[in-house]
Amino acid sequence: MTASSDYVPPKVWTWNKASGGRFASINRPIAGPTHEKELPVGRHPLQLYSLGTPNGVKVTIMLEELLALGHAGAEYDAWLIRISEGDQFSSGFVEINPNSKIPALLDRSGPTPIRIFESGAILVHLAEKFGAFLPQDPAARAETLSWLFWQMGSAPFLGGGFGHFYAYAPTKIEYAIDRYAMEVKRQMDVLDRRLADNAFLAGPDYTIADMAVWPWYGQLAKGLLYNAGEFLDVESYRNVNRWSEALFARQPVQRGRMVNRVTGDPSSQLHERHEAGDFDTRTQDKIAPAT
Ligand SMILES: N[C@@H](CCC(=O)N[C@@H](CS)C(=O)NCC(=O)O)C(=O)O
Repeated sequence: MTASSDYVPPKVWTWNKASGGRFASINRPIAGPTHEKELPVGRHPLQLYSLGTPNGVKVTIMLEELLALGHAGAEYDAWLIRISEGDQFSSGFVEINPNSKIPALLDRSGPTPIRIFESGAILVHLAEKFGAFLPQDPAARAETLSWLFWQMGSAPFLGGGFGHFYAYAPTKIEYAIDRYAMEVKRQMDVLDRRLADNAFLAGPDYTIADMAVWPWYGQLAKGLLYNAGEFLDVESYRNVNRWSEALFARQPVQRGRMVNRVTGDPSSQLHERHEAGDFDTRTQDKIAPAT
C-alpha cells in the first residue's frame, strides 16, 4: 500500500480490493445481494437479525428491558448474522435492510409484516409499540429523540473513524488517529457535561437514548472498545463512568449484551436467543464442546 503522504488520488477512483484493513473482505462499493438465501423465521412476532456489536446490542437491551417490564409481546427470536462471513448480503437480509447492516427487525405481529432497519428506527418503533422508554411529554420526548439522533450522527466518528484507524487499519496514520481521537474526546466531554446534572441523558428517566448511547460510549468509558481506555483517558469522564456503571448493573442490559455475541468469554455468548431460558441453557460454554 502507498504511504498516505505519497498518495495522489487518480482522476477516477476504482475499487482496489487489496486495500487491506480488518474488514476489507466485506467492504465493497456496491449495494444489493451477493447470494440467494431466505432468512429463518421463529415462532415469536418479533424476528431480529443481528450481531452483538454496539449497534446490535441497543436493540437486544431494549427487548430485554421491555420483557423485564412485563411486556410479553416483546418476546423475540434473535438470529445471528455473521457480518464477517457476508450474511448481511443474502437476498433475505437485503429484503429487510437494503443497506445490508445489522440490526434489522421484522415485526410480524400485524396482518402484514413490517420491516425496520437502522437501530434508532427500531428503538422508536418498539418504544411506540409498547408505550415505554420514550416519554410522551413533548419536552422530554424531544430531549430523548435529540440524544438518540446525537448517537446516530456521532458514533460513526467513534467506530468508523477512531476505531477503524486506531485498531483496524493496516497502518497507523497519525493524522487520522489524531483527528478522530480529538473528536471522540470532545463527544465524551459532551456526554460528561450532560450527565453531570442528569441521571440519564434525557433527564431523570431512563430512555431509548441511554440504550442507544451506552453500547458505544458507556462501553468505551469502561475500556471495552478498541483497547483504547488508556489512550483516550476514559476514566477522566467521571459522570459518563457513573452512568455507565448504573446501566451495567441492570439485568436486561447484561442480558442484551449477551445476545448474538460471538466474542469474549463463552459464558457471555448467546449466539441465538429464542426464549428467556436460553440465557441459562444455551450460552456457548454450555452448548460448545470443551476444548
Ligand atoms: N446506522 C446503523 C449502523 C449499522 C452498522 O454499521 N452495522 C454494522 C455492524 S456494527 C454492520 O452491519 N456492518 C456490516 C457491513 O458494513 O457490511 C444503525 O445504527 O443501525
